[in-house]
Amino acid sequence: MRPLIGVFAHAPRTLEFFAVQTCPETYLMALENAGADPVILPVYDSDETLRRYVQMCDGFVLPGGIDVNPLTYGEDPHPLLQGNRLDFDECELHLIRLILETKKPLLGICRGCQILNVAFGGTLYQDIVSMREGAQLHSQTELTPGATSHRIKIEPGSILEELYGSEMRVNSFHHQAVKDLGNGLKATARAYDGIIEAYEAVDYPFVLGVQWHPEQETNADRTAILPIFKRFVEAC
Ligand SMILES: [Mn+2]
Repeated sequence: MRPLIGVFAHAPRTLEFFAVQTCPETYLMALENAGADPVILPVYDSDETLRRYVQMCDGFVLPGGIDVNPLTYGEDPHPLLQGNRLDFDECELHLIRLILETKKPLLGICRGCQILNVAFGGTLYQDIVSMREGAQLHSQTELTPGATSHRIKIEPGSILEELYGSEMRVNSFHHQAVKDLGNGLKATARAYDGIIEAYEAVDYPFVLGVQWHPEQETNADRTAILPIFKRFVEAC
C-alpha cells in the first residue's frame, strides 16, 4: 500500500487580513510521483488532534515558509528578521516532538530544516548576510523555473551521498540558515561558504533536513520521480 504522508501546511510569506495555512502543489506532486499519498495537515494548538495526525500518517514533510521566530531558540529579534509567527512555530515544534517520539520518517525542507534543528535544540542565523562574514548569495537571483544556483559538498556515508555523490548543485531561497546544530544532528552537506545545507539525525531511521527545495525540480518536469522523495517514501 502507498504510504500516507502528512505535509504540514505553512503560513504564507505575504501578510493577509486573515490568517491562512496553505501548501504549494510541488510538494504533493513530488510525493505522488514518488509513490505516496500526500495529505495536508493544518498546524494548530490541539495536542489531541496533533497526536491523531502523528498516529495516522506513515511519514511527514515540513515545508518551506516564513522566518522562524528567534524566541523559540532563546534569542531576541535581529533587525533583518522577516515576517514570522510565534504561535505557528510553537504548534509546529509540538508536532515535531510528537513525531520524533514515534521515530517515523521526517523530511524538513528549507524553513522545515531550520525549525527541525530548533526542535533538536539548535539555533539559526536570523539573517545570513549580516550575521555571517564571507557568506555567498543564498537568496537566488537565477530566475529559470527549477534552476539551481550554488554547489554543495556532501559528506561520505550520508543519504545524500548515496543519492548524488560528493557534490551537487542546489537551488537556494533562504536568508536564514542553521547556525549551531541541535543535539544528535550531523551535518551531511555544506555550501562552499560553510553554511550547513543538510543534516541527518543520528539516532533515527530517517530524519533528513535539506536547506534547498528539492520539490521545486518538479517545476521543470511535473512527472519526475525525484531522488530525495523516492528515498523518503521508501523509508516510510
Ligand atoms: Mn543555500
